[in-house]
Amino acid sequence: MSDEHTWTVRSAADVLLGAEATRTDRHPVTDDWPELDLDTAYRVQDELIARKVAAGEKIVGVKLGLTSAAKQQRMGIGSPLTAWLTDAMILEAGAPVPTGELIHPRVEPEIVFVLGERLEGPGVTAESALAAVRSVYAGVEVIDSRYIDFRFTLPDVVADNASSARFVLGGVELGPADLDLVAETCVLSVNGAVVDTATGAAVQGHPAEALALAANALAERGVALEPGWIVLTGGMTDAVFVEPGDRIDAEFTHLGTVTVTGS
Ligand code: 0L1
Ligand code: MG
Repeated sequence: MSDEHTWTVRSAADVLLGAEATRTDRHPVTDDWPELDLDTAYRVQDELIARKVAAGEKIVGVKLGLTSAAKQQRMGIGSPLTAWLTDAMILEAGAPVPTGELIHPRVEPEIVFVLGERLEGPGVTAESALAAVRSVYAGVEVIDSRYIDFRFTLPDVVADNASSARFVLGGVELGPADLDLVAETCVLSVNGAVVDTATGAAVQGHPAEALALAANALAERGVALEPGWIVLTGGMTDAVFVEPGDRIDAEFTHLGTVTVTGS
């Protein structure tokens, strides 16, 4: 799209959906549309998801991004964000990451909540957030920014639904009282070599703080978190590339090991 183009929420959603569909990474939207602010970027994100829903996808939850120092430092952005999860992003356990359908996928380990009760801000605390959680899982998110080299500003990545592509949940389901979420440790290995490690404390000090953050931020947009929704609380470590033939293991202390391979 040329610089003379008048950018709108709809045209930005068109461009980002086009990049995803054609597996073509592009320069940040803010290069062409520097006026794109955070509120407008969330409207682009909502428009993009509304199109996916109109095409048959179903919203299954939300994700947080940039909730850990590791992620914030790598991306050069100090603010957490929220984005949407749909059923089309679910990768069944054991299914390979379909690298041929993606641009430049990376994976990152996460602590994942499934809600048992509705959670609506404002005023949600980590304690009230955790009380709404039914189950805790280990997870791995596959991110695939539509921007060249994962380079973006905060409005760019928000508009791009926070680089969402796929996610997989582990096979161990625990209740929130069954483990110490702050101390829960993940060891991340690529092809058998340990590349990173982090505890739940990396996620806003406690993953429930991230959940509360999501509930309160989404309340500002008139959205409540619904029972049964999946919430990815954000990458605990920096993300690693997944190439065809790779095997990545995220080994958690109590939540089991989530293994993904590249197809
Ligand atoms: O979990 C996360 O922190 C995902 C952040 C999404 C932005 C990105 O790293 O591409
Ligand atoms: Mg993530």
